[in-house]
Amino acid sequence: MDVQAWLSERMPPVDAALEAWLPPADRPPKSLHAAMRHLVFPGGKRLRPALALAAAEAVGGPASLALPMATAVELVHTYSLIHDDLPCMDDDAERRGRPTVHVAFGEATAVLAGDALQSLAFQILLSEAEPGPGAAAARDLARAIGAAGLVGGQADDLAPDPMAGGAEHVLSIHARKTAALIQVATVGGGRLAGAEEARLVELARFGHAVGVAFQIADDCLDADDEDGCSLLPIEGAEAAQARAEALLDEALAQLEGAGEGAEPLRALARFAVRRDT
Ligand code: GRG
Repeated sequence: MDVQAWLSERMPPVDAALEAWLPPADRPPKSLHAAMRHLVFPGGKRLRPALALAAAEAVGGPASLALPMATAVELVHTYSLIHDDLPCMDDDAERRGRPTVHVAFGEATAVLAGDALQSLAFQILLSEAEPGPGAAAARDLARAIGAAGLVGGQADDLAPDPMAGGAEHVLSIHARKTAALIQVATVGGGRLAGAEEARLVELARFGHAVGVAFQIADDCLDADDEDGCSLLPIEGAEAAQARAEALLDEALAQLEGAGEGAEPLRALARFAVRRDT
């Protein structure tokens, strides 16, 4: 499967939707709007939107039905990165080779830009998706990014010595900080494409396993970072990599009955964990 060809065909509407929904940078309040756009364009890998589109195809729908989920999840991802970079959190001056949002626009604007991106994500889901699945996807997204998900995971990550709780605690942080958003992208993509409950359960297990494995892969890439909350100091790089591969197998097993339409989703899972195509 040529995942790059699939991405070049499917992803341009995501960028077009992001462009259309984000307020223009020359509309007041200009610095807020420019700050909201700063990390969206140019973006990163757009992994979460790609997973949402691929999940829609995996359950037999057109990828276009998952576009509101794809757009919403990328805005939430961007908000989480902006806040993560703030001096009170990870205190990073650069992301993707460019100044972080608080460096470029100031701390207050960065906080507000993150807040505004989050609420725009819900506005998009509730405006564009069909009323039934759209509301359910918005509910799932709200849960995934709140105290039980992204925010709670970050709180535990920032607590003193998160690795003292051992591998189980680190895996729980990975599950909430990283996998919850990946899981909600795949479940939401499937939901908007009309998947039945049993397929949504499989997509949820798939998203969880890929999300945790993705974070372990990220820890392996950042093995020199002494500040991070990572499995590597606890169980070593080799065991962590083996765990990521086992999670990938677990994820792919969820798609066993899904047929050819799930091929892009399988390819994205392999890419997320192995970072090759
Ligand atoms: C909860 C508001 C709030 C704050 C931020 C969890 C969190 C808290 C922020 C996420 C930051 C982070 C480092 C999460 C780990 C997940 C991860 C590996 C993110 C990087 O994702 P990529 O590689 O990024 O998909 P690109 O640059 O490709 O978009």
